[in-house]
Amino acid sequence: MTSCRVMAVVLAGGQGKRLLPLTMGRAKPNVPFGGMFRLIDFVLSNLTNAGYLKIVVLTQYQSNSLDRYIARGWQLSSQVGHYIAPVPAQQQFGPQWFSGSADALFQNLHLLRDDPPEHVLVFGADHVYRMDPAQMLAQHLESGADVTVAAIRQPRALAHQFGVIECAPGGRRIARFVEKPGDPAGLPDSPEEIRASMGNYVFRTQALIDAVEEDAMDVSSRHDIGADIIPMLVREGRADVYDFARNHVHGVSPRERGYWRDVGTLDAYYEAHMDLIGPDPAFTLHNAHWPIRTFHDLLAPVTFGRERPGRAVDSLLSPGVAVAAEADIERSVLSPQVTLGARAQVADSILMENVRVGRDAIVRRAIVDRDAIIPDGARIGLDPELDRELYTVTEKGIVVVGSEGARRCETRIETAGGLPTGSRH
Ligand code: ADQ
Repeated sequence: MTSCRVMAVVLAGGQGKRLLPLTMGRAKPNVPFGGMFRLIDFVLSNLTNAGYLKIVVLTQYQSNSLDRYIARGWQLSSQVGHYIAPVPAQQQFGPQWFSGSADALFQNLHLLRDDPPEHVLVFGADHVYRMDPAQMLAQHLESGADVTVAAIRQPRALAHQFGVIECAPGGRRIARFVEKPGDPAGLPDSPEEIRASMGNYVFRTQALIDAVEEDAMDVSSRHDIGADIIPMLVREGRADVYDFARNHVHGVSPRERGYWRDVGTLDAYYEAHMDLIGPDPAFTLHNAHWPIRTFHDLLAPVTFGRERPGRAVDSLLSPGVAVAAEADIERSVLSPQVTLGARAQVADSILMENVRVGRDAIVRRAIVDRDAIIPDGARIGLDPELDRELYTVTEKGIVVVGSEGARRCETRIETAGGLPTGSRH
């Protein structure tokens, strides 16, 4: 690792409106992922695995549970404790919260001044990936840029979700950066792709301070890093791109190399879960060389019964899951304490913590939020019209059942003549 003084700032205040209803009661970085994890675990694991232990996490929207998680989990961990500090928005300069990510930095500049680092890693908290940030910092130090922006190729059709980077051919200097353009040109060697910013930056500290201070004075600014700060540094000719495809993390399978997902929409969130499944998954949660850490209370093992035991295929089952007789799980991700009643069938689905699926219930192509109770005999993901009436259904037809949602289903079953017969789980 390089020996210069470095501090990391993790931006964790995003609201994640496009992930509703999953972000109804939690910040986007606090959304569960992969059964056992939360989105913020990925960036914090990447930073701490690389040895960056001085980290501040800027929180804002629904910050309480996120702050608590960081304090109880990441701060108390013997390996990384004491260094990671959540910093909730404090309305430092008047009665308003941060207006954008650049404003969040502006309101926290004192953190950089107290014990000034030479460089600041500013990373988003909403992505699923493995990355060694030290390799990006090494390029940044070598080039002497004011800011280095991590980038990855993405389909041109998704350009409206990203900051789009243009470079001079063969070079690293960013010639143009446009935040979320409508219809940008594709890459010269691949017209249906663009080079997207990953929302991870390394700044020379003084350049960052100067830029956010100048931005704070600009009344026409949105005070957003992607929309305002990076374009400002690009205009000054001091911004470079870092190609994530060159980042190498030990122990990553050939298929996983270059894996990065922005799980900003429900469909992207669902698909990233399906990437965890199968004999050669696109992304593996387990990697002893570069672990993704998370924190939980102690949990009991998974339990299957002895007689007519249930079955689980191509699935991830977290501790505390209980599977009753003849219940069937396929291509699904189950969080801790999920229980399946007798003969319940769950396929191609994500069930969050403490979800209870009643006996004979069927759940297909669904995301079920924590604590939801799916009543005996319920049908989810089988009748698109009914699903639309009761739940959120995504563009790609994934049914999203919020914590409260299953009650509506119960009313429907009762109205339709009661629950199927059979023994209770
Ligand atoms: P978006 O993700 O749309 O695009 P934004 O909503 O600002 O940008 O979120 C970026 C990060 O900052 C997230 O981790 C979010 O949680 C956090 N955040 C947002 N507002 C915040 C606030 N007020 N306080 C603290 N944290 C805040 C960004 C870039 C694009 C890039 C994509 C990649 O702007 O250029 O392509 O990320 O996903």
